[in-house]
Amino acid sequence: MIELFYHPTPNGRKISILLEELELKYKLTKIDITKNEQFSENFSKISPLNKIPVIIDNKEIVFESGAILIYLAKKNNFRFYNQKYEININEWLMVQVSFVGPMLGQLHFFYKFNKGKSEYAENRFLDLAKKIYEYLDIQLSKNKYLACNEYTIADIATFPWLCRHEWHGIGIKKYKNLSRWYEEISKRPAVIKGYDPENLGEKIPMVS
Ligand SMILES: N[C@@H](CCC(=O)N[C@@H](CS)C(=O)NCC(=O)O)C(=O)O
Repeated sequence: MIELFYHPTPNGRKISILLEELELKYKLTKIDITKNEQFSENFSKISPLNKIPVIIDNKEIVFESGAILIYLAKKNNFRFYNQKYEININEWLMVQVSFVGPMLGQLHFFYKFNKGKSEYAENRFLDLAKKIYEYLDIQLSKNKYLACNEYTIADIATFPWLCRHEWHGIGIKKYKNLSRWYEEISKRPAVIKGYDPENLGEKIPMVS
């Protein structure tokens, strides 16, 4: 059985959502990053950068969320990773791991959790977040989903970051294509389950 080392953050949720979509059985092992458990000796052995998520599948250890999504999709007959659209899926997956996640992550640190510490950083990451909303909205005016007209691991990677839209205060509703995509994905039963795999009662924030 697959073991997922997890904390309820966007990066953790990408993997629990894909595992639910693939209807795979998995064991959830919580690594509480608010208690620095990611730096424990045991976890360091499987996570060289001391970050969640990580999976162990039999003896195979995979870290980095993008690599985990590709590994799981490939192992399951390329579900959500249709090879016809491989280049587009890889592009939008890389956009998420290199840009959407890191920039929104910094916005959370400066704008949500440390307001007033650096006006420059707050403005910089808020401007970048608005750009991200715009870029995604434009892309979603061309296709139903980010990479193509099929729901793929690029959507699964990006969606949990947009679930923090209330923290950004930008107003996702204004972005018609982005909010259409968000609402549709948030209704998927596997996404609802994978958003809260610990059954803590956490709900996906609605469009506002
Ligand atoms: N590039 C990594 C980022 C993973 C990441 O930043 N994980 C965060 C939680 S969302 C973490 O473990 N942070 C703990 C730390 O940095 O000490 C991925 O996509 O998997």
